[in-house]
Amino acid sequence: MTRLAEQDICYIVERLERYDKILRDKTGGGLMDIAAFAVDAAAADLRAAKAKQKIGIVPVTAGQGIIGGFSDTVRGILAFLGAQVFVTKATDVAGLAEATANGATAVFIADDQTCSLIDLRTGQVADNSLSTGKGFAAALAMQAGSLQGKSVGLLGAGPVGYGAAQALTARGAHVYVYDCQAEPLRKFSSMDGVAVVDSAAAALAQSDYYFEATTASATIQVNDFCATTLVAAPGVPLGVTAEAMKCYGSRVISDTLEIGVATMLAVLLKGKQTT
Ligand code: 2YC
Repeated sequence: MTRLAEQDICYIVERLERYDKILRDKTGGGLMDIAAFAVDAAAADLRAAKAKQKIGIVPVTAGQGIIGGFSDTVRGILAFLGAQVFVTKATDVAGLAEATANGATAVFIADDQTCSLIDLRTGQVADNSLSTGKGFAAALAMQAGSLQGKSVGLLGAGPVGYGAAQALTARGAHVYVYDCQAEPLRKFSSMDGVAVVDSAAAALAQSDYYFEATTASATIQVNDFCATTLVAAPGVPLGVTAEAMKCYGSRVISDTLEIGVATMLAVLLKGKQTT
């Protein structure tokens, strides 16, 4: 997971309305619709659940420390989606205690390795990486109309790619996954509907759509696009070249936090699966 920098997130909140419309134009749904679709829940049900949740965001000083604007950006995204949310004044453990003392039913908390939304009542944990994979897979499915019987070239076998593979195969896609390292690929070899391939070119060549979940930049280029190619490219750096974005940006879905945080909220609102 690439650690965000302040400049990656400082414009997110002021552009949320516009981004929501861009998503609606591309996929037929806005941020909350995509998140609801990602967890197979009706947006109306999630709306009802929102009133029962109060989310405390706790800044964390561990590791490389606080990212300027991070907590406020997460608050802005969650508030845009209609959640009751606040940022604690204190950080770390004192912040956790403050959130709990102020009636938080869930806490959003992130260090350099993990970013979680934890339901204090049920113990359910929504993970940002898995939720990002799930949310972008949902957006890709909405933009494509359906992934049933389609092939998706997945670049990157980390936690985002793993969440994506789970969601893509659950929607009927066949996934060709590549990673430059062998170890992360091991957990994919036993997944139904997933084939491990030995190059990025091989993953893209036989796929209708692409899911770029690497920490590299400029992985997907202009000549990787054909008339119907769609690309999901979460996080930073953007895995699609600037030239390809100029030509085919309308067929690429990418952001640094929005869809991942929205899907974490939807996971929380849908609640712990009893089945
Ligand atoms: O400000 C704070 O509380 C910091 N401890 C936050 C650190 C977040 C590190 N993670 C990231 O930069 C992101 C994740 C939210 C998703 C991908 N990278």
